[in-house]
Amino acid sequence: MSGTTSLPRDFELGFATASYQIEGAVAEDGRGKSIWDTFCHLEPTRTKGASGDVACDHYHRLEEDLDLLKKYKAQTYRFSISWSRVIPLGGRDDPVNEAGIDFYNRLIDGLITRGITPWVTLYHWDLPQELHDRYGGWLDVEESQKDFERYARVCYERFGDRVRDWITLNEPWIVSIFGYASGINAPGRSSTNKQSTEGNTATEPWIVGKALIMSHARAVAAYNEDFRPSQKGRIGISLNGDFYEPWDSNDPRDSEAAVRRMEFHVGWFANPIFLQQDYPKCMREQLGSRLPEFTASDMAILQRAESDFYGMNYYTSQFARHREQPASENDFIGNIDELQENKKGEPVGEESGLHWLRSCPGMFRKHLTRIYRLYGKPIYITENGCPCPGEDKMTKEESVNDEYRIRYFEDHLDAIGKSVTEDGSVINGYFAWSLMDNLEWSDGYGPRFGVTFTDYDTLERTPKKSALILRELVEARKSVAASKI
Ligand code: PSG
Repeated sequence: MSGTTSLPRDFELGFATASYQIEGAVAEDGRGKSIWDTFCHLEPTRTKGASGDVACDHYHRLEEDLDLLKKYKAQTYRFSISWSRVIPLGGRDDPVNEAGIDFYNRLIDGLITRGITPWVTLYHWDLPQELHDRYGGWLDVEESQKDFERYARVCYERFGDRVRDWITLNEPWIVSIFGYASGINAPGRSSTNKQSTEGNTATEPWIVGKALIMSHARAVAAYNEDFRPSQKGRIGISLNGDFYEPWDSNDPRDSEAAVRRMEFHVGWFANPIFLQQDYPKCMREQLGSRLPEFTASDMAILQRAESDFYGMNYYTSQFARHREQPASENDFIGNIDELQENKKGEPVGEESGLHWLRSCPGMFRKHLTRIYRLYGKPIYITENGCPCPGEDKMTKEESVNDEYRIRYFEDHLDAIGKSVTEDGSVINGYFAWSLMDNLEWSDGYGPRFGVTFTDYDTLERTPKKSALILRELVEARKSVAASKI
């Protein structure tokens, strides 16, 4: 692969997954229900009839999947822990489920035996249903952060002797906006989505955002104070966010719109978390008192919660065009229009197998460089990937020949190399999304993001060509490293 020789020497490559998307076994060994079980079962029309009941059956095929990772020469593997497998009712006074602990112990030990470094995400969207029923889940800022801190502590206590790298939350933006504004993800709350019966798009996402920021901060503060001294690990968060360019590059109002859009995506979380500051000014201006304040004691917690790295989930980019009219109450993107073509009619990138995802490696490089300059933390790409055009309708034989995905990976790794060598960013690792085709949330089992083909009838796994190309890359980099010694 061209350009990848410019990746830093200790740069690590691996694959990522999330519990509900792959595990299945939702009613086994004492696992409690999560809001995704409820969403899929009570409102199947909102997930194309799909659920994670079986998913990839990873829970029962753990050894096989560990062997797959070894075969791919993965250096790292990012997975998430299902909160309700570990604490079925979720709360700080609720019992720990030893069978759940045991599953993740087997996973962690199985990785280490194979020479693969585990990266653990504590929360990839599967909130214990009981916490949602008890007090509204993330809608209760004070309760949820206390319960999340206790859950995090249980994980550090039980797994922290072997786990070095922790990610508190995956994509708080998606959790807040998809879950409580557009309502397309669990728990499906929205006042603008016809399929939702409850919710308030104007207020709830901003409350949930604060709950997530404070939950992250509490979990990091607990780690820093009580676990870091002995465990000496690292902790961070994975934020999503696209890069935006002005729709009309000659119109300063579009340039402002592009920045505003990125502040609503990333700055919302990154300013409090990485800079210990209030939300971006443009958010305060637009949202006023609907954006909850940080009290002095919130700020004190944020100060105690310095993170080690910025986890970036990156898939695509868009153009931003300003709007003349004032922002609606239900707006959550900074009062702009998002477009996949600019004023000249040029597309932002090549189409993939999903309408929202176009391949934009040049804008990825700009995004990396912008984020490193703004927040100054080492960056890990904690997700990057795509479905190939038409892949949802392909046979196994067609899907495994995934040239489009190979090019997507190559182009994005190239952008990382350039951001490091030419722009001075510090980027230390990359996780391809995903190890295998899996439940793509509200899109069901249609879109295939895997480097492994999953046959959902037989649950057979078949490596795609991209997995083998990434393996070659790891091998080539290792031999270069060896020859330099
Ligand atoms: C990210 C961005 C969008 C939709 C979904 C995601 N978007 O721009 O419309 S979710 C993210 C997630 C993982 C998904 C993966 C692919 O962390 O679980 O499977 O990306 O969508």
